[in-house]
Amino acid sequence: MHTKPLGITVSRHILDNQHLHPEATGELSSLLIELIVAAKTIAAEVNRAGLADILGQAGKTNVQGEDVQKLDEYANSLIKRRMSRCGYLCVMASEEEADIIPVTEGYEGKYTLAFDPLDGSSNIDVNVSIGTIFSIHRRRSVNGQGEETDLLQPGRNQVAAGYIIYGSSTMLVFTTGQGVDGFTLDPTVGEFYLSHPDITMPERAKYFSVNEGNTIYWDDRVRRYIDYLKAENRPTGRPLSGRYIGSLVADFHRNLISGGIFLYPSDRKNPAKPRGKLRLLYEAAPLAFIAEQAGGRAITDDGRDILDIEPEELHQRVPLIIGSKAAVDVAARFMAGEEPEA
Ligand code: P6P
Repeated sequence: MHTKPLGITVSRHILDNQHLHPEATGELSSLLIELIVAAKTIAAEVNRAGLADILGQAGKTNVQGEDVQKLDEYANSLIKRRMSRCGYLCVMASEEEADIIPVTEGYEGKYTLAFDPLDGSSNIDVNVSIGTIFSIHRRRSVNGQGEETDLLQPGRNQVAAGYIIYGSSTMLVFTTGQGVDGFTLDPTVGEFYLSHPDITMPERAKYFSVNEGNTIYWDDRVRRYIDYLKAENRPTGRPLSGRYIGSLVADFHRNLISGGIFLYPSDRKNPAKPRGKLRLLYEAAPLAFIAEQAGGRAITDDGRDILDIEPEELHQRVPLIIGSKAAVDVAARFMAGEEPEA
């Protein structure tokens, strides 16, 4: 169990850790603190959603062809408005927006922000945990408004990545490349307090998370790996327990804390999504950065490290296998066509 040195706010933690980056100018710290204000505002709205007339479909569809729910729209608009004038970004990308999002003229900075404002939104109306995911890179272009190429960088270049999970409590989990820390929101004070310092993902997986409704659409190698996880072999802790919430942030967070593996592999279900459903820039890459920083691993279903993929387009989809290192290492062997027994 973690000791919980209560009372350390996330702002204090960010500023105290700034010394870990000798070249730090404080801009990344200020960017993170600004993003956290947006997160607190979204948390308040999400927790009120059951009461406010903000539930249900907003009647539009996003670039993914998915119904946009009002909370999605609210979270997207709020992050755009707050971050556009923060002075530390040159360009943004959102799951909810087809094109890159410019920042306010005169407020251009040296970082980029890619975000999924409210992932798992199909769960909003049934009160299942949902989350915001973010990824921050240093710009490649020199100055002024950023370009798409500033966003299309491999995940290994990220300077920070994190998520906020709106669940039984609201938690912020993020990394700046010096390990992973978790903060829990005290809604009575409106502050995130350090509650999970230096999170490490258990080496052994306790859970496996995958939508088995897609089994008939998977490649044989994936089917064989899932059967391996479900087979009895006590020395390797099998069978694992199945846990699938259908909300990436919630499934990932449980596996990060308790040990587990999440898979959303390529499937033949929808020819338009040959590489699976999840997006590289603002879902797979930020979570892969967190996973690796916490001692885990993240690969595609052809064995490539997620963090090494050179993005080609803003909303690029990627198959994702992410979680406890030992389980992902075995998954990589199955994806390479091996059939390890133990
Ligand atoms: P399926 C939610 O819509 C989401 O993008 C992720 O949060 C989640 O992991 C996945 O899709 C669930 O997809 O096809 O299993 O319903």
